[in-house]
Amino acid sequence: MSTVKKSLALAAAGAACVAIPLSTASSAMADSSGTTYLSAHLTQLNESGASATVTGTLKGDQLSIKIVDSGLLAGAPHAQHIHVGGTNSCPSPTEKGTGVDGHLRVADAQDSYGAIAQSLTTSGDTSPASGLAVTRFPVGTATYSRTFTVPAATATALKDGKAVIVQHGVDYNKDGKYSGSSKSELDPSLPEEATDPADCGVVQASQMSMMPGGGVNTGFASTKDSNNSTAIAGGAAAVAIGAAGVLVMRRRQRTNV
Ligand SMILES: [Cu+2]
Repeated sequence: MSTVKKSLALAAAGAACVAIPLSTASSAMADSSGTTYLSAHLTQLNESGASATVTGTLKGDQLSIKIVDSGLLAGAPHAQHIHVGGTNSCPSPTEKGTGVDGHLRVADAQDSYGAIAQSLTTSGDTSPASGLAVTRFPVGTATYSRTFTVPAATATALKDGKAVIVQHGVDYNKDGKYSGSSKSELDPSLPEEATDPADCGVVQASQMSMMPGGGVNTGFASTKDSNNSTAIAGGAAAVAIGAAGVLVMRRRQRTNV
């Protein structure tokens, strides 16, 4: 009985203690939501002419990812994956492989970027099993956006900067489709062109929301900007714009997670 009272008293005291240090200045810099901000710039392999910009967030096991690409073969599906393993890096853009005319195949690049950890499909399964699910990958040059659950190992790799994103499919002979007598080492029913890597980039991770170079221009519309960027980016944006409106808007932002 008195034990209960005592523990209640202790609990109350504890609650009072944690309530005191609410407004330390340093806490404004940390991301209390535990969000990891992701970005990558994918550059060409196999002289594909393809590139892509990747942005995203990781909250717990929820990955939200957006890929805006260019230069990929129109009208054809492009497999895209998060790869983990190897040296967690992209092959040199000039590296030669075992494919036709010395092109770099997936197998040639495994030492650099490892195996498929997640398939960045448009719907359904995102596991390695969907690595060549050609009906569920974006077609041509596209903007891809999806939120899905990732296994703990993938989340850790993303946070540690050890994840690499690769898009596949290169039209070497410029005939507007995947063709040629050389077959994919991954699926002999597909031409090599369908699976060779087209571009690649290592995912950078940060605990801070990155205000992109053009962030000032999008400042008004971008209410989704993390509140945690306010302390850092807010000052810079205000200086750049010289408008009080930005500050007013940012002050109105709630500290929701
Ligand atoms: Cu891949």
